Amino acid sequence: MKLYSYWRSSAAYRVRIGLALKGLAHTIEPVHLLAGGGEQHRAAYRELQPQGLVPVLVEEDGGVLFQSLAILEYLEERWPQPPLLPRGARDRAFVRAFALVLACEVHPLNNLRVLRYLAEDLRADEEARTRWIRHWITLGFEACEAMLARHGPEERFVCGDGPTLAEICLVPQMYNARRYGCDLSPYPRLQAADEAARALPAFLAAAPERQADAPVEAGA
Ligand SMILES: N[C@@H](CCC(=O)N[C@@H](CS)C(=O)NCC(=O)O)C(=O)O
Repeated sequence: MKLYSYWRSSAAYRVRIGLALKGLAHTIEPVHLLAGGGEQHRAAYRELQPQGLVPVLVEEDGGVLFQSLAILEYLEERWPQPPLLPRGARDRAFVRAFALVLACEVHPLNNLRVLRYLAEDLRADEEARTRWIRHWITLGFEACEAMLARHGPEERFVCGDGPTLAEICLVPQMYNARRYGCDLSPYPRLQAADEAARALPAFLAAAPERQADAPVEAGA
């Protein structure tokens, strides 16, 4: 399989984690989101992904998949072990809700094309854009922290005794939050879940700074 990815893309980061957790062999095809106006806008890439967004997963038989959560659900259906969702239906709904808060209601508002629209069309300066980013991260993180309120101090993961779709969405969004200088001290449960997941080999392998297309100063 081939994953079209950008080292700092949190949607691509999610799929890299999923592939690594499932131990699925793949190569990375870097798509530079900034160079030359953005390689995601090239005609050949848009034939794969009509929105011009990463990630895209191309299978050996030519099958093309995009939208990170759709890709992850597909991986789960094709290769159920190890599972990315807990066993019980209610727990699965909880994990999906946690993931959707981050992937559908936080991340899209911090995305490159949204920030560009704010800057270029609405003339929002850097300070206003930073406030915007932090505002939506704060609302999402407050909700996710509240969702973990029932957690006991001994629970390392969002649900159950291993990482799920919840950590797959949390870890990249925490990375973004650190990148944008958000204060994470109000979210001790999110910090603990993020730290527990990031210590696992699959999360380490998928980290932005470990990607071949990461600049040297990022620690690649
Ligand atoms: N909902 C999509 C989001 C994909 C997305 O927004 N990707 C970003 C990088 S994290 C991107 O390609 N941005 C390019 C742009 O905005 O031009 C998914 O989960 O796959």
